[in-house]
Amino acid sequence: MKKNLSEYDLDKVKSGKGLRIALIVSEWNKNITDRLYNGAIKTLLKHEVNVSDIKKINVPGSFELVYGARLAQKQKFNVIIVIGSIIKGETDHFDFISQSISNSIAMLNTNDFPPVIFCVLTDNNINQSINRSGGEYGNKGVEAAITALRMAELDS
Ligand code: DLZ
Repeated sequence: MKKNLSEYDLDKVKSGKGLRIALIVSEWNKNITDRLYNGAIKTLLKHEVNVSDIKKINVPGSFELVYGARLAQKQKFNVIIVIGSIIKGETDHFDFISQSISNSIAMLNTNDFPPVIFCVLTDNNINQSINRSGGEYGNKGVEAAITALRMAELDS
């Protein structure tokens, strides 16, 4: 049986009222990143984050998420979510981009504030991406939003 990884205990997540959150969203594979973004936004609003406290910053591809997150770290946000979708092609590009982004985002979390939450799908094919962005395996955008709320709570 396929497990929906986005199920969580509503009562255990505190209100996000007053939190300022940036979402950096890659336009590459936009059909997938839109689904992730929508999952994240719905979850943040459900947990009382004010719509005026949420900022969306678009970047061309997942590789540019790192720079977008770095810029957002210099502004007044409590937490940042990066959203991307990398789908394996026939070249090594997939591995270079995926590795480089995850390492760089880890560095941003090591070296600076606020926390950057990683919502980048790395899939073998489009079906996997659909299943993880509101399909059979849930929506990674929802998980990222919950993680963001929990990480912001650590700092309060
Ligand atoms: C070039 C490229 C390729 C081949 N595949 C993807 C992908 O699957 N997902 C993604 O987010 N971006 C891809 N890109 C674009 C790079 O992330 C980046 O935008 C360009 O290399 C320019 O720096």
